[in-house]
Amino acid sequence: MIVFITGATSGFGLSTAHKFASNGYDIIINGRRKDRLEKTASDLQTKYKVDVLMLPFDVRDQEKVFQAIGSLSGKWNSIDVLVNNAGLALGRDHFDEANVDDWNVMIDTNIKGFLYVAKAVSQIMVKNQTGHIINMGSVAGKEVYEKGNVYCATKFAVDALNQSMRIDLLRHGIKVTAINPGAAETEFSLVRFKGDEATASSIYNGIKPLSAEDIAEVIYYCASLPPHVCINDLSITCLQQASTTYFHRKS
Ligand code: NDP
Ligand code: 8X3
Repeated sequence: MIVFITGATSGFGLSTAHKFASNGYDIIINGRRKDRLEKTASDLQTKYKVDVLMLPFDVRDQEKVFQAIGSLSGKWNSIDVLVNNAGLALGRDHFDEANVDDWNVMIDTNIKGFLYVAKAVSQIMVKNQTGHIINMGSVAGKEVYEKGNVYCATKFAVDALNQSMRIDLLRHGIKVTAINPGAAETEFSLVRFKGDEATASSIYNGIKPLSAEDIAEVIYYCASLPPHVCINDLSITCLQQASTTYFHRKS
């Protein structure tokens, strides 16, 4: 069995690679940071004795995405599971004060890059008449919050595309699932706040947030159900989060 994980250099993607490898899957890992992909490939091969293929590309690069996935050969050309996870938030600002360059990067990555990868991999799955696409959404794709504007919009788009893909790919026997996490401590906030560690860590003040491993467990669970069972959509928060804005923080 083969799983292809985008954004596997950190956070959910990295933990998901370990989870699937520990269950005997061969792994295709993607991300832009090649040094991290090389370390992860070596770790997975040594620890779990699985085969690992690195596909270091930027999901925003349409030509590269289709070229890299379209030229997969041998066993790598039969992907069983896609974890369509690469993504980011940049900035947390009121609409009128937000940076348009940040908006462009989020839209290009979380919607357009997400689409390129799903489209390229779905062509393999259609050929094989089987497969499972697991899309990384967010609670921010279910409920907007102050200063969330464009990041929320990109995750609302993931929610809509997840539903559309399930309808359109059903006739090919392809499962489509969205995972919608709440606050999880990965590199997400550090990226969002552009390296400002104090602001990034303040997001998790007084709560025990989700971990990358928690989400990897859920993703693997969805992928390991019987062939006739498809989880359409799951929202997951830590115990101290009830909505995008309601947290029960303890000092
Ligand atoms: P991390 O920052 O830890 O990981 C993000 C991953 O995405 C990295 O591997 C990064 O790799 C990759 N990535 C970002 N941009 C690109 C790109 N243009 N091309 C290829 N890879 C890219 O954050 P998370 O693990 O938390 O985030 C993963 C997903 O989960 C995102 O879609 C995020 O929106 C979503 N999410 C996160 C939540 C959270 O609270 N943490 C909650 C809900 C959803 P590299 O930089 O090497 O390219
Ligand atoms: C990440 C969760 O609430 O910070 O998607 O937007 S949130």
